[in-house]
Amino acid sequence: MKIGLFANLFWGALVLWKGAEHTEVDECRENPTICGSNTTCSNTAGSFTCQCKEGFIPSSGPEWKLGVTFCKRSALTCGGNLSNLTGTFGSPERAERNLPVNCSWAITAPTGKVIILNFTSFRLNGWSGRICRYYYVKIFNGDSTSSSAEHTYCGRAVPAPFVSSANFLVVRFFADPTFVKNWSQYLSIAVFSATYWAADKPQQGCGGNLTNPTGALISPDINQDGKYEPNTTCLWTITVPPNAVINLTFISFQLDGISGLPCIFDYVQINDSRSELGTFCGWMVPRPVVSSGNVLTLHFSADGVLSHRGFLAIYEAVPMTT
Ligand SMILES: *[C@@H]1O[C@H](CO)[C@@H](O)[C@H](O)[C@H]1NC(C)=O
Ligand SMILES: *[C@@H]1O[C@H](CO)[C@@H](O)[C@H](O)[C@H]1NC(C)=O
Ligand SMILES: *[C@@H]1O[C@H](CO)[C@@H](O)[C@H](O)[C@H]1NC(C)=O
Ligand SMILES: *[C@@H]1O[C@H](CO)[C@@H](O)[C@H](O)[C@H]1NC(C)=O
Ligand SMILES: *[C@@H]1O[C@H](CO)[C@@H](O)[C@H](O)[C@H]1NC(C)=O
Ligand SMILES: *[C@@H]1O[C@H](CO)[C@@H](O)[C@H](O)[C@H]1NC(C)=O
Ligand SMILES: *[C@@H]1O[C@H](CO)[C@@H](O)[C@H](O)[C@H]1NC(C)=O
Ligand SMILES: *[C@@H]1O[C@H](CO)[C@@H](O)[C@H](O)[C@H]1NC(C)=O
Ligand SMILES: *[C@@H]1O[C@H](CO)[C@@H](O)[C@H](O)[C@H]1NC(C)=O
Ligand SMILES: *[C@@H]1O[C@H](CO)[C@@H](O)[C@H](O)[C@H]1NC(C)=O
Ligand SMILES: [Ca+2]
Repeated sequence: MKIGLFANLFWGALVLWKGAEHTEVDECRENPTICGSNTTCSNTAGSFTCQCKEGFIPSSGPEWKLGVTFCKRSALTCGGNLSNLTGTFGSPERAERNLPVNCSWAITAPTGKVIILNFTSFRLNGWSGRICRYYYVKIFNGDSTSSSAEHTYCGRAVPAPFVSSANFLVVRFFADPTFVKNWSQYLSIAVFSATYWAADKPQQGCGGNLTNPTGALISPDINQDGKYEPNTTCLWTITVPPNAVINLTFISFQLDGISGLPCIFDYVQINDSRSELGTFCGWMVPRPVVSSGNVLTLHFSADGVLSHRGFLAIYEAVPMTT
């Protein structure tokens, strides 16, 4: 009977195969390509194992089909530990064709301080506020990537400055060029850079008297919608020791109005004990302002109409130069 014959043949093959399994064979030598490319084959008693070579990791998922048998190139790792009080970091300037980039920076500030992160450039393929799958910057608001508070950014909108809760932050940059068709465009769609500072936690609220030698000021956003509250005026007075002056640096600045023109809507006015040092509005970040003496005031005024992201500034007492 035909079916019987086939069944017998199949059974015979199975017995043969079973028997072969018990005779020791060096599969790696018999069939050098048995494991696929970029793997190391190890012979074992009755079998063999495949492992990815150094620089390769096991392939999984449909996105890794391109030219890959068992192992894919592991991502290019970069980043580092940043512990200076201020610093700059960002996406690597070079990338390797078809090789994902996975950088992590661990930033540590002195105990009691927070870290202010200012994105200075940002252009990552993807849509801000949507799924950031192949390109993203992630901020872990804690000392490790297991920190629960995590923020993911992609797209073309420069993210708002980020202020950590404690004295550490981990920032990860990931870019997967697998689907990049035009390689010369890749480096222009995987770009970010950021500057950070260790600072005292910005005082929340509207105005106040600041007497620490360093600190931060932030426009009030009581309902936390990312914009300052309309119809608001606040006055901060910074006082440092008598032989010091105050250097106030704006990290971000977005106020209703047009930079360089008279500020008829919202504004920030900075004075020292002698005179006015500047009145600012619009979206251009003002240059650092240095007081002539040990007192500086910052007056913030917002009308009832348009409100924007507002301002974040840090200051430090610097020795008076005579
Ligand atoms: C394996 O490695 C070689 C040399 O590093 C490379 O040319 C080849 O493309 C790699 N194969 C895969 C599947 O990544
Ligand atoms: C960063 O610090 C961690 C923990 O202290 C350490 O394991 C890691 O090797 C450091 N990385 C670099 C690039 O120095
Ligand atoms: C920290 O600052 C020192 C001195 O200013 C500099 O030499 C060093 O490269 C900086 N380290 C980092 C990680 O930026
Ligand atoms: C990036 O590298 C970290 C380890 O440094 C790893 O835990 C993470 O899974 C990697 N991310 C991706 C998307 O490969
Ligand atoms: C790739 O992108 C570059 C830069 O945008 C452009 O000049 C070039 O024409 C593109 N090549 C192709 C094949 O589309
Ligand atoms: C700041 O100090 C001045 C004078 O010392 C005082 O009048 C004012 O009420 C203080 N403001 C706050 C918010 O404490
Ligand atoms: C003020 O701070 C800015 C930014 O940190 C710095 O570039 C500038 O040199 C400082 N100016 C003085 C007088 O300390
Ligand atoms: C913060 O980043 C913005 C761009 O997003 C830039 O205009 C501003 O100058 C930066 N602030 C500082 C102090 O570097
Ligand atoms: C700042 O100085 C200007 C010009 O002297 C003055 O009109 C203004 O009232 C001062 N602002 C504050 C908050 O003292
Ligand atoms: C701002 O104040 C004005 C006058 O009191 C009021 O008419 C307006 O509704 C207020 N605007 C907002 C957004 O609260
Ligand atoms: Ca608000």
